[in-house]
Amino acid sequence: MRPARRRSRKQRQPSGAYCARRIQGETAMSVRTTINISGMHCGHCVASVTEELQELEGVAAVDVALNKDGLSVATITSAQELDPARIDAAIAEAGYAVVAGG
Ligand SMILES: [Cu+2]
Repeated sequence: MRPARRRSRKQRQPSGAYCARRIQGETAMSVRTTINISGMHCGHCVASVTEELQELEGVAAVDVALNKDGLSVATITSAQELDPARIDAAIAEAGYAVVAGG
């Protein structure tokens, strides 16, 4: 795997084109983060998790697919990449745990 930092090369484009692309990116694009959560059993769990995640700065939408027999999956749409530690903290606040891998 290559390091992801190489993206900054885009800045070598003529400044006009770069700005146009950047503005478009900020308005039209969003980041989607998917996490697995253990211990969720019903609609109340979904509501708690959704509420905590929506309180994170920059979060535009939260969608939780409940799987009461296994791992539930939360899809978070945000303007920028979210700090995984903040997601973990939000899920912990709701009373559940993020499960790595998946
Ligand atoms: Cu529940």
